[in-house]
Amino acid sequence: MSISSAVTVALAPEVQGGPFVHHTNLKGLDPLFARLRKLGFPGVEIFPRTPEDIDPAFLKPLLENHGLRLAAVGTGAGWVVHKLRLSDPDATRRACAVEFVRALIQRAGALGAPVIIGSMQGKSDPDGKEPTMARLRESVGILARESAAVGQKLLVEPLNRYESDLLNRVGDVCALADEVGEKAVSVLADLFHMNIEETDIARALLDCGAQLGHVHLADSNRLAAGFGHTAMAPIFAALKSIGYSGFVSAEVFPRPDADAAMMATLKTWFELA
Ligand code: LER
Ligand code: MN
Repeated sequence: MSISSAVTVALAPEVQGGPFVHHTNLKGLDPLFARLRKLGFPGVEIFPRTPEDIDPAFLKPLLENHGLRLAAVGTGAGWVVHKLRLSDPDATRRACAVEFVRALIQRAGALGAPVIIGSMQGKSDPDGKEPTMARLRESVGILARESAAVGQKLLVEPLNRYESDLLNRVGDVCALADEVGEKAVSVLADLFHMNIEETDIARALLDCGAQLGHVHLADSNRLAAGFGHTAMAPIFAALKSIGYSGFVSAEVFPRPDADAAMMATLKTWFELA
């Protein structure tokens, strides 16, 4: 099994200007998927605005018609649009956050894809980091069991210090997985965040090993691979050495434009994967 390539597409107008290669609406997916397939991408990662955006009855035939796989589904709109956090001290709000992700797990699961917990993790609340982490562990446990029930991993993403103080490094998610005790909990390694937080990106991936479930491919400046100063060769060597066979999905700003970001992503994948 080899490493697959994907690009991100956001369906939430609120994240226009964010690090997604494409921004469109449900109607725009058909022509976009046709273009991705023509260029040679095997997969696509979707960032929906609501769980209803991931409608298997609509997306399954669309993905199949274009020969694309759904690489993963982001849940960040839960925070950005709806202000929901899995570590919220308010039990009712926290239950809404869990329900938002649970609905996405069901819908993504029907399409053979895992969901991502990134900004939905939240950050330390006024009662301190440990109580916040305890609430996050409980929510992650519930969602890991939901993911396992649909045969999927739960991708948990360390974020850089400017976005959260809870899970910053790959090792933090490995520790969380051990504490939660659910095998479905996997690491999403975003190379942009890792460039800020890790001592050695390749070493962190080697240490992560089989716990790695997904990769966000981005250069040091969050442009497509090749537009910054991250050394990609040792990173891909590490991925191959741990037998990684998932997606490297470009979660980057579409600069200078989406086409250039896609071409650079494909070039890196062809040359190094
Ligand atoms: C989401 O995948 C991510 O990387 C975060 O930076 C979003 O806030
Ligand atoms: Mn990411």
